[in-house]
Amino acid sequence: MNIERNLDIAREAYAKLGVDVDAAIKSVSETPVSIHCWQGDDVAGFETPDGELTGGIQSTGNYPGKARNIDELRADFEFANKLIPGKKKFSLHAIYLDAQGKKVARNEVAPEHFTSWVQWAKENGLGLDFNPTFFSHPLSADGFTLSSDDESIRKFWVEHGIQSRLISESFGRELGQTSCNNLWVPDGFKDIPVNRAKKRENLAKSYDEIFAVKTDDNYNLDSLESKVFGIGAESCTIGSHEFYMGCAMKHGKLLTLDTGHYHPTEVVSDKISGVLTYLDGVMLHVSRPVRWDSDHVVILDDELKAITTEIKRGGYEKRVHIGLDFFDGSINRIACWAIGSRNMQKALLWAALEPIAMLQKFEAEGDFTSRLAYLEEIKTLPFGFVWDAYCAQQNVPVGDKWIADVKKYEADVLSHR
Ligand code: RNT
Ligand code: ZN
Repeated sequence: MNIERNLDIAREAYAKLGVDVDAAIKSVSETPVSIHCWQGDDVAGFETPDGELTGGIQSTGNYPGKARNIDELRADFEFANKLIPGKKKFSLHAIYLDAQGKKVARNEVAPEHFTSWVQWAKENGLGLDFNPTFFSHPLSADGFTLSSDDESIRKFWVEHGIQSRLISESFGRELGQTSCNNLWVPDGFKDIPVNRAKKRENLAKSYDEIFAVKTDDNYNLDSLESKVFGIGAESCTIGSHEFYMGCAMKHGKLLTLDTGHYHPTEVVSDKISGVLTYLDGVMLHVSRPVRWDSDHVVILDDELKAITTEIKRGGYEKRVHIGLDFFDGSINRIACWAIGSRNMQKALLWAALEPIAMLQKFEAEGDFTSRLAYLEEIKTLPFGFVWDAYCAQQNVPVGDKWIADVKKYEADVLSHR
């Protein structure tokens, strides 16, 4: 394949619409994408030997070869990392701590339990993000954590929330780049509650307490993730969208928009500009819901492109923190990382190649005919040539070559687990 010749063809085609292909590639290569650790082991973590996943989320499938410990997870991600272009962060959950064989209570997790991760991130040129784990724990078993009526349980989780912020802040300081600390709690009712207010008051009080501790915004940014329902919490989610909009406003926090956390006809692409009218920033959890919050591997669908084009069109690049959140245990997990992350990169490139100035001019002039006509015309431009060139420039496999690489890793490494 003649990548340079193809790139020239693309340069010419896009230039006709006023788009600079090389500038587009450069901007995508500088946009950080946070890849989640939990795709590597079906959200099991290393806290207990056979971490059972609770909290109304589910990783289905039993494909062989999943990472069983910290070394395997790191090795697997190091392999996946070589298949994915762009600037990357790695998003850790509290249950992925490196406790060196010791049992550490959730309310006592501290930066010291993540020093080996920081070291690893430095060695691999990665940023880090953090997530407290308010699930898969005996004290979350009745379905309530930060909203619990039981003061001792609520306090326990408040302490975990505070510790998570300190861990995230330490990541930022150590790596010299802001770490996002994403707070999501599974709290909700399976059946029709008669006192929603009490639980929401408890949750609000918990955040007052968690955020009373100050962290440095240069190193830690907290983000609040809402949800519509979870398995076993079908009737009421305490941390709903409305709850967290208010909570984020009150505390000056980011809001996490997870693409699987809304009613099926609602789209995150439309929410970004709405939320950013009032909040400083959002975090994205890019996922793929299929009929429910199923967390399928991200594909290059219309909504993914709508999200990335919204970021560009609104000029929100600095205010939107992009993170991935999917977990499929039914196919090769390293391929999941590669497919989902490469698609995120493709969508970013797609957005960077959009002739925004031209399209927005049509709209401003009321020429909606040209707006629609060009939105369709650009779909058949030689986008793939630019994508190939971007991969080549980033020293990651061009085209389908990565698939053979993963198959080989599966035969050499994963199949022996
Ligand atoms: C659950 C939320 C949450 C989790 C991760 C593992 O519905 O999306 O972000 O997926 O924390
Ligand atoms: Zn999420």
